[in-house]
Amino acid sequence: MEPLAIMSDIHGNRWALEAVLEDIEKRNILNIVNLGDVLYGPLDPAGTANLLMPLGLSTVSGNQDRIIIDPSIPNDFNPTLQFVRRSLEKNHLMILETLPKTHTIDDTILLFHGTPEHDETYLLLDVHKTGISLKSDNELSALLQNRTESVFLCGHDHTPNIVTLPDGKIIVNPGSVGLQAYDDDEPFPHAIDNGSPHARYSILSQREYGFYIEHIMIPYDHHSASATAITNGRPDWGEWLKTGRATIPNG
Ligand SMILES: [Mn+2]
Repeated sequence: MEPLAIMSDIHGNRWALEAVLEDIEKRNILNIVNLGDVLYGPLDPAGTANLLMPLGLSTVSGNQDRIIIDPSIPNDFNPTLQFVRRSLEKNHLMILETLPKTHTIDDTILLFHGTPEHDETYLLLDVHKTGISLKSDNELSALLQNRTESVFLCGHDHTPNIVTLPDGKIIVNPGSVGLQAYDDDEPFPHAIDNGSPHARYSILSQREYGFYIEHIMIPYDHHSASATAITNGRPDWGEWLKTGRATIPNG
């Protein structure tokens, strides 16, 4: 197997994406996958789409790619959605419409955004009232029980992680290219708080005794991304992008 670069949750952060693609190119890695939540955010959705389109990467749809093209969700749902829709051209929207929920490579590797069935559920992390924990092997095996693949690539929670199940299945979350911290109210108020603003992605390659996986952190011009978020009406994103820190919202 050729080395595979795994990107997820770019969230319209063209600055971070440029840095990650440059790093992948320096390593001469030709195979890249993208696990969704590609364009949504108060940043540069069109610039992000324009960078990605010529690459033709295997990409799966994320929950926030889906809402951009869901006509049942009105613009006044939130100002960032309105900004993203206004920023995108017809050809960008057409690409979102063609994204599958899952994608399989060589019958071995399964790509999806949240879980194979739900793009709004974290696969690895369990959010409860009192905090966040890693799901148990039993819970994870149950979520993947109908799948015959052996490597599972997921995103959505923006948290770099690797879990190996007792049957040898491997789950990799590369973290997020474009947003290292955020808060959310569902299913309970929680914060994802990676503690550094730098871009993340992963590389998967095969070694004699199994898979070799690297989590990579790349400095980029996060101050420009942060300033753009503030200009586009999202001081919360501005702080997350500047610091890689978020706090639990007041429930
Ligand atoms: Mn997501």
